[in-house]
Amino acid sequence: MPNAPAGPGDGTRPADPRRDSGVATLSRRKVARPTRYKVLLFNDDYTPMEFVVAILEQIFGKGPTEATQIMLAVHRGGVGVAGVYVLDVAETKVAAVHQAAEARGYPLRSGVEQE
Ligand code: TYC
Repeated sequence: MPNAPAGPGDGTRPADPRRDSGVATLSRRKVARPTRYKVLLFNDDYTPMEFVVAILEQIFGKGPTEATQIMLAVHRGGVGVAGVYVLDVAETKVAAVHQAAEARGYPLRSGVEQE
């Protein structure tokens, strides 16, 4: 809304001018959106399909249908997006995937890419 009139709550002037302390405050029209990151899953020849589906359900909160679709897309295309998160959450997901896969002796790999 570039031409919207200034008003209370939009950061352009105090809600009540009688309360204006005279202290300069930050004025901005746009709220910054945090940079988001895709968590990628990579295909390999050894990790069982059922395990990848379970990872997508348990770590990425997907339902069984979507989890199966993502797994098959990775199986056929080599890589796919398991979810999109802020960086620290994305990195935690990757670590959880690697920990679960290594615990079972599977070579499943995951990574982070800026959206
Ligand atoms: N390609 C694996 C198989 O045929 C299945 C698989 C799918 C593995 C997705 C990894 O990210 C993956 N058992």
